Amino acid sequence: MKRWLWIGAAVAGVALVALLVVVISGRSSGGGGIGVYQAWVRSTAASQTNAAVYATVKNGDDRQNAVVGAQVPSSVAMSTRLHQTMTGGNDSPMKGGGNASAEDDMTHMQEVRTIPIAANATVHLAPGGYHVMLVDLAKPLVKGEDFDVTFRFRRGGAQTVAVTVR
Ligand SMILES: [Cu+2]
Repeated sequence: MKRWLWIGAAVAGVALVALLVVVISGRSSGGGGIGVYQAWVRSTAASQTNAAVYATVKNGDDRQNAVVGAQVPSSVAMSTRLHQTMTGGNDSPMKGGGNASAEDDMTHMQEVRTIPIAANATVHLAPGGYHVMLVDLAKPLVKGEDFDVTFRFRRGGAQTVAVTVR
């Protein structure tokens, strides 16, 4: 009998932990099972007016979601845009966009209304793909510093995470 009591207590304990994990993860993701991780941006030179924020966005839901916008404090940049870097194109007005590098000869950026994230999928905002463009930087981004960015989602509200300057 005593043994069954222990098993019962263990099962109840596991159930309680599982419940707590669900509650806590629900809170930290702002509901909807969306999570933003490892947000970063390259440090900028004084002459640079724009910068691209990258991050990993995980959708743990059975429904598709999308990033519909992002915000940073005005002490960081005047505004933001959702961008996608396209390879092999040309004639883009965004070409060079303050992010001068050798890559600019072969790539250009295009504004997108949303960044779709399929059900139970992970989207990497990364160099050569999607990013949040910071437009009109208030001051250069210094390596080692960080600032907040708030991602807004079609489902699941908003989530604020720290962006590390690399
Ligand atoms: Cu861009």
